[in-house]
Amino acid sequence: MPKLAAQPQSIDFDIARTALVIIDMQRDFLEPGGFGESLGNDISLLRNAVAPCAVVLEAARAAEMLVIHTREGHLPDLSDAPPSKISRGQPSKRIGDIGPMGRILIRGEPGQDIIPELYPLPNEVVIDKPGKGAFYATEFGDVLKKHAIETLLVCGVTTEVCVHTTVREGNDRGYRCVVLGDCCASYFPEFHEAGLRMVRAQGGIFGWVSNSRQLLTALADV
Ligand code: C5J
Repeated sequence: MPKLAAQPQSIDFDIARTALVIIDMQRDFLEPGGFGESLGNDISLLRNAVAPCAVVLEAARAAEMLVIHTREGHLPDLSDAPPSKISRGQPSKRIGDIGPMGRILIRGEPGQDIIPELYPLPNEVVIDKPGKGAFYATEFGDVLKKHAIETLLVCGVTTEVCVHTTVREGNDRGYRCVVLGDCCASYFPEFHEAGLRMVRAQGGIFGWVSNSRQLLTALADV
């Protein structure tokens, strides 16, 4: 069984019971004119995670690991979007408004899709989620159970929002959640660092933190 170097301690994982989970690497968060930019964020900060994610995605595919992509987004009639989420803040465009990549954060629009660099293969699972966490109001938990998954290798954006929410949800459900730190990013570098520290503090209160290089090393030993 491969051993992944991680903090606060290394962790063994069974490839057949492990899923690579790539959270919300969507055009709406990473490209100009999307949801992330409408909130006033510097979207260039999220690009740091793209190359490491591409490397681990390729390695997971080669190892025949289960790969799951998530996309935050809402139904076109906004029936799954709480008014409190739509009306919050002072964005230049709100969820459902029309932008250069179609309606902001709406399922089926170009902006809601995954960036080309990490585009899912036809056999990979794509979970559309209305919330920040991948478990809430989705089939994610059922997919994990169907594949007898025990360990989640978690990548994506943003570290302190959707990655953290998913890891907290997963941890409470008994999954061993390993955050691959360099495969995650935030519009706030200090939140990214603090988010990783929170996961691994107190003996790994929510899980483990590792990185793309350490995962590649672990998979090379198989
Ligand atoms: C946010 C996410 N930040 N994917 N979504 O609204 O982290």
